[in-house]
Amino acid sequence: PKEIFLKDYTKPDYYFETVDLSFSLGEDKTIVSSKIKVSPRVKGSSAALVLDGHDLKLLSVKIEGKLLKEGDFQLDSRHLTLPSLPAEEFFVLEIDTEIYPHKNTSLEGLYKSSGNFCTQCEAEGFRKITFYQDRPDIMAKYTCRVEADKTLYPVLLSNGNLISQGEIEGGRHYALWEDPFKKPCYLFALVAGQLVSRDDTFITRSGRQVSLKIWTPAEDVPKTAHAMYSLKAAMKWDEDVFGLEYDLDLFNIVAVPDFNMGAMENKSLNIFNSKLVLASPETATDADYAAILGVIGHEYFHNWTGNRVTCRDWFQLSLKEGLTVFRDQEFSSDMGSRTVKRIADVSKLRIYQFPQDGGPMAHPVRPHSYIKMDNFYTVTVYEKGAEVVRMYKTLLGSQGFRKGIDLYFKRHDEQAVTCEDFFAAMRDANNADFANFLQWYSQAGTPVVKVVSSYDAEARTFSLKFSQEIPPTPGQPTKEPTFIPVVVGLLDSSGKDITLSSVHHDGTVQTISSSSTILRVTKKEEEFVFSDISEKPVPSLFRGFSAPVRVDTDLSNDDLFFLLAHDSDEFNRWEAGQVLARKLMLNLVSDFQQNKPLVLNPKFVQGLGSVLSDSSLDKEFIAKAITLPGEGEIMDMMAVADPDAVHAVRKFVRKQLASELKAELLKIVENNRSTEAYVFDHTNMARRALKNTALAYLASLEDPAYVELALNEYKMATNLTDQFAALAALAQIPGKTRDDILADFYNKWQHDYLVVNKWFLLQSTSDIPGNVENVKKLLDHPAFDLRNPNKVYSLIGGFCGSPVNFHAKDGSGYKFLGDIVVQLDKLNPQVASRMVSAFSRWKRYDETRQGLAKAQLEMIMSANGLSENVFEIASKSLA
Ligand code: BAL
Ligand code: ZN
Repeated sequence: PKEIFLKDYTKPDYYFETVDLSFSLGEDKTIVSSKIKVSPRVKGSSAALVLDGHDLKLLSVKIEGKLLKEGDFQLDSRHLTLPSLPAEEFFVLEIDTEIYPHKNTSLEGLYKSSGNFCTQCEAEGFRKITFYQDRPDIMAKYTCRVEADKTLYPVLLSNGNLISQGEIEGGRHYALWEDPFKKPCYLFALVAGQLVSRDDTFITRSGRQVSLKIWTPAEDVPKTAHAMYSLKAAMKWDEDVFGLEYDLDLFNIVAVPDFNMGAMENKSLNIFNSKLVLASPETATDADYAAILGVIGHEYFHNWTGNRVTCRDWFQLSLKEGLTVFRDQEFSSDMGSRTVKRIADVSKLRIYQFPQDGGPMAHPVRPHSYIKMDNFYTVTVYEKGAEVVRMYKTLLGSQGFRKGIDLYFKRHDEQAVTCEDFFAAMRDANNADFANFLQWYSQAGTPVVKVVSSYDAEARTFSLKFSQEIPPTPGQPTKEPTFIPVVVGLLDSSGKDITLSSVHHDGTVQTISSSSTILRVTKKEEEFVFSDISEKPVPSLFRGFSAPVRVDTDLSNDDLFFLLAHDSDEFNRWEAGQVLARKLMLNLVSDFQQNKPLVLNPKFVQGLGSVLSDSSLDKEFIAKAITLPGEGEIMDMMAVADPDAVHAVRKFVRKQLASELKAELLKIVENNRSTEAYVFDHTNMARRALKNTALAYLASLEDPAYVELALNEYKMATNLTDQFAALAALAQIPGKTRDDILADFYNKWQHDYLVVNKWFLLQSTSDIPGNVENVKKLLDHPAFDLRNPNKVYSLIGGFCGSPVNFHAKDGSGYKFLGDIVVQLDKLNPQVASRMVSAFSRWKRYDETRQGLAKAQLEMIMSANGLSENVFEIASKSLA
């Protein structure tokens, strides 16, 4: 396989001005005709035109109406090369190809899902539809004619506006679509099938009426109300916050059951994985409702950040994804609780991105190279990328950030640009000094920031000394310091913020006069000194998680308990509790490994107990604050990860907390029930989150009274959030009750594949001993299908995310995954490579586990016909 490098980027020799596509959809084959107006970048260019194409049957090629003969072009398994072209300003290229969507299990290009045709072209799927320069800097205006059997495919959709439609002989019909905006081919989309729409309208702030349609099979239409609400909320929010208005008169969303990703932002025809569209109180949880809101927002926001301004090349993916994730995070924050959303986003970063940044697949927010671009739709590009965008906002403030965004669109509308272009717009709009900020785009690895504080009572100064270190990552043994914005406040002994007056740094004095400030840490080591501080303060550092770094402070446990109780920055209250929990759990892991008795620090119980009973706090915040760091987070901090010890310790701490706080937890369950109809709003979600977190704690005691309580909650639940939470609590306790209730749930919901996926997930992630055997059995369950990505993510992905069983010391978990990856790779390389990633951190474990995991990776590498996707992850993991 060939590695592609950012440094090798060159402009295309030919641009495409217009593209007219025509699809004749059929059961056995589909004929795709394209007519492209081509213009050489340099007039009279003698360069060959190289078109990408994969799994296509070429029928004919014409230039300026003249049919090319064999010998006039070269064709290999990946390219069609046209060596001699007219020396004109423009010429017309026509290509006919034949494709087989019904055989396409890779779910990229044109394929069938539940009998309907749909497409997925990002990143490089368009080359599976027709020969094309499949790269994002080729932006053209498209028309698309779709023709199909009218009974089987009554709805025919593509990008842009519907120009005409009509009947054709033989029971067929057609629709002609025209997209007035230039776009790269990855935003092309087509859908044909038996679909019904929920319709609504949105009046833009300039008074244009936009028709909104969400398409699903007829029986699912009642489940699209929340998606429609989310879409309208997103459209309004983008106008209010960024001044960005929708630019066409029609916006379509289609939900399909078979989809590799969550959703796709194709211009005016978003295609969604149905799990991110369909919701009803009985079939979707609060988490699903929140995810739908966020992802509908995300895809809609791409209309500007991604579609109107797109990426020059795929290395720039974070230009649109980091920015759009940041935008959807802000949207969800404004629609719910900002602190809770921030906690959720930071947890996700810590649980998924930090390990990636420290492993064999570590790559910068803008990668330097790839073998298969699909492998770089990562938490680093998305979530760390969003943190990078957030740092601009932290540094510039909301208004400054908005000025930067405005300039970005003014400069680059309808262009394909780079991360530097975004940086330059932010800088130039604000005359800002961003020092070495660009390092965030080019260096992989999570910076570790050490902070040492000291108070001088006589001089009334408080000093913070920072040092930063970015660990080596593959291909980057040494790193330069980067620009780290540190938002800081200082608490006095009553827990109030001290009003800061000035800070000295590098021989300069900055006057402040506020309760928190931003320190610009740009060097390997530097010191900041606050003056006029009348007592020894407790510093609250990196408020709101102001930079995506690991922080190592000299704060004592007492300081952390103090911050947990008093910090005015709610995020940092949560953070203090997490730092305490991580420290405490790591110490207990060490005790466990030395066979010492485990004892839980009573101050920790007290600290969490006071959060639990603080009625001034948001309930969802309390739920987050009493949730312990995940097993992965603790393993991530160990020299040699020990899944058994971490699992035992987390379980012990949970049980101890539950036992010590059971009266309070029970009160919470009892006081937070509701028999009212389900409402999706922050107050109700927070109430349910707290109740269900408390219930899970109680159930962990495995006391028959609490098992009964959970059973009751299960039976009385009026929505899936409560019902599923009770089921999840019970599913952790092996025995007859567990078996009965899982069977009951399946019987109730077997007709709903999205709920059944949750049932799979619940069982695959279970930590009951020897769970691999249950999961293997479920592979043969009639509801399971290896060709459906959601099912794979639930059953296989879920299993790999459960450390104690995946990392079983007998290697059974690894063998299970190894066998599946080989099988899956033949069907769907993208999904297979996501699964194989579970092996990537094998070197973090003990020698026995290393040997077992390595053997599976080697077995995978030796498999016949391995895809580039899996090859890249497996080979980099072994390197
Ligand atoms: N562009 C791929 C799906 C998404 O991030 O929106
Ligand atoms: Zn996106």
